[in-house]
Amino acid sequence: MNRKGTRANVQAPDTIAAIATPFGRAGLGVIRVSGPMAPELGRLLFRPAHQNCNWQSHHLYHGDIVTVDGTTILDEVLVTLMRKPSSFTGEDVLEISCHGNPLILQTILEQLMTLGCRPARPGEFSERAFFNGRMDLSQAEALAAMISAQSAKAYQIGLAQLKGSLGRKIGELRTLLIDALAGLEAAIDFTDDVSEHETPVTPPQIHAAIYGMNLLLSTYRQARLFTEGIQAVITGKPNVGKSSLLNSLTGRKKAIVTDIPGTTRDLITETITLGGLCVHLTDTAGIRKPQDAIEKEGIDLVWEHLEQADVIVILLDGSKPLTEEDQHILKQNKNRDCKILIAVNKSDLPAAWRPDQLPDYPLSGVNLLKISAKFGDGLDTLREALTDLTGSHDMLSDGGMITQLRHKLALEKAQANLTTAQESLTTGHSPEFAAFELRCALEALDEITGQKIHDDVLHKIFSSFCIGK
Ligand SMILES: Nc1nc2c(ncn2[C@@H]2O[C@H](COP(=O)(O)OP(=O)(O)O)[C@@H](O)[C@H]2O)c(=O)[nH]1
Ligand SMILES: [Mg+2]
Repeated sequence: MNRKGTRANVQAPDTIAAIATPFGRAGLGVIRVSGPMAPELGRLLFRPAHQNCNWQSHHLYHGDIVTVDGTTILDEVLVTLMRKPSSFTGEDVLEISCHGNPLILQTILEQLMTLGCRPARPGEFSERAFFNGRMDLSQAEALAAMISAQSAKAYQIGLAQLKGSLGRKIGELRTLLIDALAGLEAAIDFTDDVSEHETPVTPPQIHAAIYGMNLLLSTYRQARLFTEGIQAVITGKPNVGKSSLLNSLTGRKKAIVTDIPGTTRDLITETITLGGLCVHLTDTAGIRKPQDAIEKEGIDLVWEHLEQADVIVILLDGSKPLTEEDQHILKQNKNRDCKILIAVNKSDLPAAWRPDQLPDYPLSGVNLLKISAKFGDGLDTLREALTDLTGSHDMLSDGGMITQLRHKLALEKAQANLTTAQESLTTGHSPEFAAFELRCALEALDEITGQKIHDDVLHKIFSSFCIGK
């Protein structure tokens, strides 16, 4: 069942209003009103500056907003009426562009409430857009992601999804499944004619859909790096220069630098932007045999944090001979499922060892860099290496990436259904079993676009949006 229009049919919607711009003083502030009363509210509260205000849809009119009794001017504004269905929500929408003072905005909002509007819940404008078929659920989610994007790349992905890129991909997968289902249903109708030992042919669309889902799923890890940023953890024994490196990369004196070993005990995280990506950089306690309980806690935290890293920077001191502690750190991080960078620090001092003295070096996929955290040498190369783990950026061009865990889980569910369907056909079960699995896979895909989804899930998604969106 398509969700389009289902809510509107239940009862006439209220007219909602909210301030759509952030709280605080600014040049402008926008109030958004949506619902059947929007045109009337405009006529009641707006006093046009010119005679020719005939409330044409999508036209901007200049004038004043006045109080309900018409006695007091509240602000000089621009208003636009966007008539249904060609508006963001698919309803009549009134936008009032006023001066950006919370007091003005609040007073105008109060006039709207007096006339029968109610305050919009978080995400309610987007929810209405979804129910009125103005956008699918993946687009509504993309919009929220775009608004909260913290890097240029995250914004780009959100924009591509808003333009329907993910919805189109899901649509292509749906078509494959519907075609496969048609093939299977024809086979079910003719089951009586088929000899018992004849195995029904697996429709080729099932393979194609599994392949397509695999591609889409493989983008998740990468897309997450774009949207949530890269977790980079600096580790190494005490005094190799971890805190100095954090300070140099962030350009701030965030972590204490001393020549006393064991100074850093807590995790210190700073976020920087590199190449349009957010990098969450964490300085950690130096790893050695702990001298007290606090240091032990700090070191335990490091190991936990390393488990979640996307990149680990193992820092070694190039000016002093390698120690057992260095060997231990290198060994413990050797087989991690993340990118490892080995940075040999203090390149400004005479070298005490050569890279070929490192055990197991060169290791495949491990970069070795020479840096001076104190004087900045080699840091540009390190910056590049930190972000050089997002692979090909091609997928961004058509936006065929998944960024939400909800989408990933739904795709995995659909893929599992298809694999079961495939197995059941190759082991000679009735095509009815496979057809059932295909229908389940279709349902899982429809959860992504919101064509079929529980109301409580929908509510949860929209309530995480901001007010006025
Ligand atoms: N010569 C030189 N000294 C450095 C460099 N990086 C850090 N240090 C010094 O090494 C000592 C320990 O630095 P710190 O950043 O506190 O190391 P941490 O214990 O690994 O956090 C301090 O005296 C720093 O000034 C570097 O690139 N060159
Ligand atoms: Mg430190």
